[in-house]
Amino acid sequence: MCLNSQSSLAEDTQIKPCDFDYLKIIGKGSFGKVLLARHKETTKYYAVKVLQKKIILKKKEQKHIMAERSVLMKNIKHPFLVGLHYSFQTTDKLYFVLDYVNGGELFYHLQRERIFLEPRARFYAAEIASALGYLHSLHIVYRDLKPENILLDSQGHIVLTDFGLCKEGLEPNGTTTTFCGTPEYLAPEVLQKQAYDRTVDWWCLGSVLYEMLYGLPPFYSRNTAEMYNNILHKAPVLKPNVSNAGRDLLEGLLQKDRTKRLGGKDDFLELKCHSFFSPINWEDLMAKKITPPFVPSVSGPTDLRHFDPEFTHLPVSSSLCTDTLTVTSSVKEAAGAFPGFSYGDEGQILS
Ligand code: ISQ
Repeated sequence: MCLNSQSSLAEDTQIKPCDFDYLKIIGKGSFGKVLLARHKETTKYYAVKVLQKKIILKKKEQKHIMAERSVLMKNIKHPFLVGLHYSFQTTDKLYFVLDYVNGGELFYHLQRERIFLEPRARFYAAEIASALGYLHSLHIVYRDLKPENILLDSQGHIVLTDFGLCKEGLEPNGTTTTFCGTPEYLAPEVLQKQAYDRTVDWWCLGSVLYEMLYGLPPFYSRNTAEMYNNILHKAPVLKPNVSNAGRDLLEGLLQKDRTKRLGGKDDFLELKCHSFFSPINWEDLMAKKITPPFVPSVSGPTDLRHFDPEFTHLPVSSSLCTDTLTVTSSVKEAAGAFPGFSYGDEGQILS
């Protein structure tokens, strides 16, 4: 029994913060943190993302967060997308209970090895592409494909996280103009605040693949202004140490004119048919029947060696379960701002 759970919106039988032991911080962003948590009753491990309502409201990101929840709830199930088990809220926080994966960020491994050989880069690019194609089929644009959102599970398969910036409700040829994304991988149309559509995801995939094969993002410069200029006006440098098929794919994905970009017409189908992916059996890929080219060494679920010690060494806040809440006016304002947020496994709605 948890006395100070703040879970005014959850009954005892419903999932609540105190149902979990919070073991370690495994990630931190501007809105809150991601923790490794163990469900007390089942002893199952989860990644619990905790966001502060106050901060979300201050940054006027409420729509994004609600989009994240509804994106995660759209019964999205795909082998290479992180799964949502529950979401619930207290007066001041939002909780997402997600699959926990501990193979580390893809780019943590890339930094250690500088570049990946083509078969390995192909495997990751194919798993990422199939996840993006699946989201597009649901009219969801991922938009924010960036290194820290691409994880490996303990077997070495891709898991994409963070749907916070997904734009929902785009029809196949719909466009949107919200500015979002990470500088290195920004598509020209996003950088210029022009309309964009699902083809931004193929640009980002091109950027990820480029970095895996060449060791640096395309258009990279230490000077951000110069990098922006490169993104908008320079052709990507495609040195011949990458195969013709690989360079042709990169050229197609990093096409500045989104109407000419690979994937612009038939989306994922166009990538699937590209010669770079001819060694890939897509049915086997989806069934996780392709043996991953690299298996992260982990001893078990609590092995945190692939997480940044900058996070894992931080003390876990006791307020996640036990703090009494000081109700300030900003907390009051935040309390009612996320109606219908709570959600439970097996599709049952809890609030
Ligand atoms: C799942 N496992 C580890 C880290 C994570 C970070 C963000 C979202 C989900 C995660």
